[in-house]
Amino acid sequence: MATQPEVGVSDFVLLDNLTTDKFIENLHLRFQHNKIYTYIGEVLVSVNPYKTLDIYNMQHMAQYRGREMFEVPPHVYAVADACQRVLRQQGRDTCVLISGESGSGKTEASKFIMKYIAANTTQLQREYIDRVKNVLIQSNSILETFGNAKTNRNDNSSRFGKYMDIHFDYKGDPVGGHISNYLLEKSRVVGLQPGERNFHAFYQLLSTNNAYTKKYGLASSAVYKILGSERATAQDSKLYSLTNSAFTALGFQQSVLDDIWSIVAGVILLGELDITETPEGEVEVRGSVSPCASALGVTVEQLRTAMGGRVLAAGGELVSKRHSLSDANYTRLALAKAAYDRLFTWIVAQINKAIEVPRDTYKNTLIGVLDIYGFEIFDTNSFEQFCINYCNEKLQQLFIELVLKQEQEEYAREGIQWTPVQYFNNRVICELVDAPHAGIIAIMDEAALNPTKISDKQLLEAMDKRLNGHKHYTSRQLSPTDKKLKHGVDFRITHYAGDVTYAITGFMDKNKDSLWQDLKRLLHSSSNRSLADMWPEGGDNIQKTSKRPPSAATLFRSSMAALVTGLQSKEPFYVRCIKPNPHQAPNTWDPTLVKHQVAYLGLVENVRVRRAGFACRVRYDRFLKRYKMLSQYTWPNFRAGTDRDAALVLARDLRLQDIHYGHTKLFIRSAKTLHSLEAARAELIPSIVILLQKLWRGTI
Ligand code: AD9
Ligand code: MG
Repeated sequence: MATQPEVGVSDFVLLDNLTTDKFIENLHLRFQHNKIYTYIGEVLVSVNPYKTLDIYNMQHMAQYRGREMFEVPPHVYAVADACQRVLRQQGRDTCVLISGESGSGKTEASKFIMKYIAANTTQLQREYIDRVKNVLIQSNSILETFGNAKTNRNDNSSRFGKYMDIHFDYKGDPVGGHISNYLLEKSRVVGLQPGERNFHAFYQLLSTNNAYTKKYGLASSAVYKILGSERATAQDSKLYSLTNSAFTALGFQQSVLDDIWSIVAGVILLGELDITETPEGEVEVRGSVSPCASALGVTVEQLRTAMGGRVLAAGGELVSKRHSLSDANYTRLALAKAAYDRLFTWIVAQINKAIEVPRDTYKNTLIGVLDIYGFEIFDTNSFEQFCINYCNEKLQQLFIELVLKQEQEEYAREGIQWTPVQYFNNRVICELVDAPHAGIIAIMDEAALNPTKISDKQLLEAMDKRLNGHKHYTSRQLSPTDKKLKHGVDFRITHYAGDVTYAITGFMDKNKDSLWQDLKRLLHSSSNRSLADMWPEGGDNIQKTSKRPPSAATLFRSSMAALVTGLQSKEPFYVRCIKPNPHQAPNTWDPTLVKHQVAYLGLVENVRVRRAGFACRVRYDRFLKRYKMLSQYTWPNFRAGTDRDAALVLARDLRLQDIHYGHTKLFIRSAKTLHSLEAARAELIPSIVILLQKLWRGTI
């Protein structure tokens, strides 16, 4: 591979006089030259270019195959290759943790990694492997259709968290996978911010004249309430075909596709139901009742009844209670949200059935790729942001623990002395949220269990009382003079990534996340087989006193805990994504925005940790391969001992300072030393190339 001119430094550990400004200067310089990737040791920092770069084709992939990270320019392919090498050579599970805020390029990075892994297979069983690869990649487009939406920050924003395991056989070829999905932002189904879109699936369905639009009387030109002012585009129509072929590739039957698109239509039509009150005070359901009922596979009567009231089991008796107008509208929207949310989770479960392989058919190795929502600070932050930001706290904590742990383990393994570096541990913030009996989730759950209905304001009072004095928590009531806390409903968490003000409004309801049994029964009774299958609990006896299901926040906390436990057992690689500007524009650099991200991702601290240890650690054979040309004793070959001996001779000859010799690796403390080695090598290469050319031509 041709040696490319270095722009700035390709690894931040090589920076002289490390400061945040120097860090950003280097990042910016590289960005200006389309070098969007830079390392901090093995951590990849990636800046979203917002333009197509010619660095992802098959030839580029080939350049990274089997190469050490420092031997080739930084790239997300190098991370993917390193993962696959650890897996193949050491038989260890690995994972790639991709983090960064909305629009920073996480999902794109995860797709590049998957494509690289899929392309990097052996020639055996080609057909079978190709099918698996195809299936893994196709599953992504389905997830994006149903779980992504245009937001003000990203035209294709993932509104759910995704963790995908890719399983490998004994040859290191991918044979299957498993996807875990986390907390879909279902409030989007019925409530959009100005300028934003609902999930892509809705627009895709409406983008063409198809069997479903015809059957349910939908039109691409019409305006639908839940879809805001946005219309389906030509791109939606293209993606609609792609989504359907992805479904087919994954083995979804046509009847199941009919079920899925009918539910999507049903959700749009729930938004169109017009609920009014008669002079007698009874609710009346009008508008698109018939097509809506038909799309959901229920009768008009069933739909009307479910909107009009509910049946309660009280003291062994069944009592019907009529809805008020606001209850009926609440029910309508709750049904739309729940139906879509379940649909999404169900689709993921079906995809898993298609891509899963029985445990005994693959060697026990896998690569996990985590692409989860980034830290979010909106103008108004609600329960969803609270969960998303908690998730980011957990992942940051994992980063801190694993980075330190990994470093220390490596030094211990290699017999090298090391003093740990101290830096801010965000555990205290995680505990503010999730501590049993004392954290915000516990306080919310207690309120939800209270026999009398607790309002959001009362919940906030309870939180204020219990969390008063916590360094990372305050509220309007506790800090009345704080200008950022404008409203009585505001509380603030000082996250590791910055202050976020949340409005408590809706927390109680979103956390309880309960759906009236009548609605579950309605959906379970649907003639749409898949929809009925999604709601098994709708078949329960109404008088059966079922245990209250865990709250949304508790479920989320448990899924995060399980995720973290799973990740801890794997060798982690990190991609830290940075968004260069808020306009999704190429060649545009917003220094304040970048600085904020560099600060909260702890990137400068990351370099410090890396440097406080060793700037570089490299296997002896690799070290020699790269630098043996620098000494007459090792060039072209050293025959007087082991690779370790050769490295020693080379280092002495070059008078390298502060080198430590581990059992299998050489450790270079100072970035300067590495820098000088690289500079000497770069200087020598042209003359070596000329020498080799002369040799080839036979002129010497
Ligand atoms: V969110 O938290 O899901 O809202 P992500 O996932 O971090 O966000 P995403 O990967 O979706 O961001 O990237 C946003 C857009 O930036 C993409 O749709 C691309 O248009 C663009 N992008 C991101 N990475 C690259 C890249 N390496 N090359 C070119 C890119 N464009
Ligand atoms: Mg994304």
